[in-house]
Amino acid sequence: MSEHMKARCLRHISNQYSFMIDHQLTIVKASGKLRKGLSPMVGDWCELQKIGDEYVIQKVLPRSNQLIRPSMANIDQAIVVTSLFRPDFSETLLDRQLMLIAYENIEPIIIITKCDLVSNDDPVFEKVRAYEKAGYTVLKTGIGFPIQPILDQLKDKISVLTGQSGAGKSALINRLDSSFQLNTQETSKALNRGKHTTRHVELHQVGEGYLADTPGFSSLSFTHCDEHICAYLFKEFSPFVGKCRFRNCLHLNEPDCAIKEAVKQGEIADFRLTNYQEIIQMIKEGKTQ
Ligand SMILES: Nc1nc2c(ncn2[C@@H]2O[C@H](COP(=O)(O)OP(=O)(O)OP(=O)(O)O)[C@@H](O)[C@H]2O)c(=O)[nH]1
Ligand SMILES: [Mg+2]
Ligand SMILES: [Zn+2]
Repeated sequence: MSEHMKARCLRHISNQYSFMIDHQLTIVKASGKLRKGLSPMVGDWCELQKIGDEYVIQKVLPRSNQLIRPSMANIDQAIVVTSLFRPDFSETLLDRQLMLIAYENIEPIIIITKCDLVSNDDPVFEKVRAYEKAGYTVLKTGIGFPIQPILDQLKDKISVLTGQSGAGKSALINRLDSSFQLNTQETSKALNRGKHTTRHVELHQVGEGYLADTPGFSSLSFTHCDEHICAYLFKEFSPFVGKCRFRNCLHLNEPDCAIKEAVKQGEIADFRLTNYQEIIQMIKEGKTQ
């Protein structure tokens, strides 16, 4: 007798996949047949077969989207965790992450951490406001900040946290649910050693949603990206689709560019166009950063 069922992959460590089966996180092996094909990712819906006392993964079901770094599938939203201090706020890095997330058809959300360490009138908040104005959902947090707005944002969704090492991804999950005791590390140590405190990808139930903590990245690559797809992926660029003189305008040196005009009119922040152009340059040069 063998039993078939459908379940979502919640954890992946080296060769082991874990699924919630009868309310218990259970380790499941990949079948021999599967090993040659599509490898499961955290977030994947899989067909499992019970053979004796053990379950094996028979099939990975079609994905709605996937991210390579972190390796995850079927994501409803990606939360870019960006700290104001240690590591310092970097709009260059934030924009690269926003571009890569939008490229995979995933909704990006921005969470600004360590707001407790910076005074309310700090000029960094002007940059943060530029993202709100551009149309991104931006949530500010820090020690002592209310967690309810974040829990509301996670409700009924599969979310993934991404962001630089030390930005506070694990600390945030621990604050959202005190039953978690994920390892966090002094930023200075994390950055100096170039090591990540979090080493694997796992979906945790947080409030009424699922949230994955991930290891911070050390580099972001655009080698797989097509520059023409990137051309309107920044949220505030999208109203200008079809308004540049050239259909395939990359908003670099082309005449009658609606995006450059919008920057002149103050509708798009200068630094966003600059960061966008740098990304396009990186893609063109086939360079990784
Ligand atoms: N004051 C303050 N400290 C914070 C906040 N968020 C994180 N920290 C501290 O920043 C350090 C790094 O936080 P982590 O949660 O380990 O960072 P991470 O993003 O998970 O880092 P990796 O796992 O290496 O990718 C820890 O010492 C945290 O206690 C915050 O909002 N306020
Ligand atoms: Mg971590
Ligand atoms: Zn243009």
